[in-house]
Amino acid sequence: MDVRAYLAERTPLVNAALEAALPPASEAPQSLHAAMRHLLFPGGKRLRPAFAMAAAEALGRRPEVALPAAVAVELIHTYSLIHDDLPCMDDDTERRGRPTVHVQFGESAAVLAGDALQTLAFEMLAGSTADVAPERAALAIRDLARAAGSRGLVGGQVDDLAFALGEDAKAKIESIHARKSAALIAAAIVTGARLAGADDARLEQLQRFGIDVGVAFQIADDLLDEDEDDACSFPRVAGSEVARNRAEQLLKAALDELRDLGEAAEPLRSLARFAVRRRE
Ligand code: GRG
Repeated sequence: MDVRAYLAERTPLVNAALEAALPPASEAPQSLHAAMRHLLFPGGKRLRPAFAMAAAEALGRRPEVALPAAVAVELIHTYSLIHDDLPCMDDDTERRGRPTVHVQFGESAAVLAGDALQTLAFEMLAGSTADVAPERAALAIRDLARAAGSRGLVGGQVDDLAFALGEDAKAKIESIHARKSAALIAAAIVTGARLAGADDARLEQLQRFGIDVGVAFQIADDLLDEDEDDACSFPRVAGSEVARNRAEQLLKAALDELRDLGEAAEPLRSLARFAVRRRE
């Protein structure tokens, strides 16, 4: 399957939904709304939205049913990148070839734009009740809140910032990756599947798939970024070859999880391979 063609086909759907979700940059407070849009458009690969929609398709549903999940997860992803770039975190001046939000709009605007993107994510997921039962939407909101909170993304970031080499470095790094990166990828898949009507057993299976893919994705990302000075990097601690083998091992475990799903899960499998084996 051609993943790039799949992403190219799904991305306009996501972009249109994101555009509809965001207040126009002309709406007051203009500086806030412009800052919220800066990193969101034109955006990145939109991998997490694609995972959400592919999960719905794997269950035989139309991708559109997962769109509120796709949008919500991309909004959380974008907020986390804006905050990660801040001077008190990674202090980055460029992302995706453009100035970071705090460089363009100032530090307080970047903090507040991230905050507003995060709350908008939950508003969008709550809005999915037009198509799904309210209790399903509520559970999807819970899934995403857990993934984004202190036991997920934020807790993973805290441990990443405090990371120091020592015993069990590889296990510690994988635990950080599972929360900082994989929790949100798993949440995209699980919330997409939840809106598509998945039962608990299916959701647990997809959660395991998402975490394995997400940890492998982060190892692959660190392999591409080897010159970065983040100590919490699998290739830095174990070497490139061991890291590449570990990413492949996790990918295999993830794909094995999906063995009872048929042809309809092919986009989900292909996205997983793409996320882990990409070269850029
Ligand atoms: C500051 C709350 C807070 C969290 C920060 C997201 C994050 C946690 C840190 C950002 C840097 C980082 C290494 C994140 C891990 C996930 C990752 C590899 C993000 C990049 O994801 P892609 O490749 O990005 O999907 P695009 O640009 O395509 O959207």
